[in-house]
Amino acid sequence: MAQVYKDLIETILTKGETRSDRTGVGTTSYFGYQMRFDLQKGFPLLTTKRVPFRLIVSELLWFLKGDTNIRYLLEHNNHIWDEWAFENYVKSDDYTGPNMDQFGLRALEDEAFNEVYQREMKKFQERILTDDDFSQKYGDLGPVYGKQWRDFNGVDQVKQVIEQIKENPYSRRHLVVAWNPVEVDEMALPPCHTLFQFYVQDGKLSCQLYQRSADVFLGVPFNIASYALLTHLIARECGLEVGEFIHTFGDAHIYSNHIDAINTLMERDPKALPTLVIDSDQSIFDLESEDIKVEGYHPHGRITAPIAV
Ligand code: THF
Repeated sequence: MAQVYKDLIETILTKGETRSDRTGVGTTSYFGYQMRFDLQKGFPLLTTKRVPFRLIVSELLWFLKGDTNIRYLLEHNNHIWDEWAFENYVKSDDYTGPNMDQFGLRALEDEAFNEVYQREMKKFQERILTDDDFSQKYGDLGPVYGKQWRDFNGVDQVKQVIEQIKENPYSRRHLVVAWNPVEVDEMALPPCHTLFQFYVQDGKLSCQLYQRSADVFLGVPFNIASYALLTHLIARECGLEVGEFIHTFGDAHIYSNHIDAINTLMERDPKALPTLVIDSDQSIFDLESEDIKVEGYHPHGRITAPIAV
């Protein structure tokens, strides 16, 4: 698994092009790539750096609940979506604090500004957790993944796809689409994982994801584990074993400020994969974070890198 990920990085670094991007950070980018993971051979959680699995679990359960408000994530100590909610707040008339234009870039370049930003972000998180009106207004990211998965113009796509897999496993229409062209402008960030499809063969469930845009160092290890977990959860719901996870990319990119981190990772040798343990009888929609664990995960150490906003 870790080797397949290294091959992706190698391809981007050798064949990719330098491009400027929306965030202003700059990337090396390669268009069109595919990775395959056999889920029977272990759970694909990257071993060449430590990936915080509990954040992947709480984010996926948040999607599955149809929730789009970061309050649930904050209650689970998960901060991976904070910047996108914060951005909506600081652009609004209700925000009267210090100027936060381009806070993502400026926090990286200016230590004095970073301190001010961290303080404002802390206050924002506190208010999301404690102030219901504020949280409703500024904790919500708009009709992002959870909304589209469970209520795409009234269609509960996840429920439907589970029923279809059970009733007609060999159908070629087991699709869930997050890209809703009617609502995309209302989203804090248009969906990067735009569409996924399930496929049943020999009692095994496979899943293929089309990801339009991929942050290879920070996002992709999360995305692989998240969709591998989703495949396990849907298979469990349908009484199937797991097959493959196939990850197909549009723009796969490495941010210029992740290159040192990438080089550190590339020097490391892959280790044995962990196994997934789901310790509950609850349905996919009622699982709690504590019910889902990995066992035998002994990765190399963490490698930190800044997120591009
Ligand atoms: N924007 C960008 N630039 N990259 C992304 O990967 C990304 N996502 C989601 C939405 N916008 C994105 C958010 N997902 C981390 C991981 C996934 C994220 C956001 C952030 C991250 O920083 N991971 C750290 C650990 C963080 C922590 O411990 O709190 C890591 O080291 O893995 C793609 O879906």
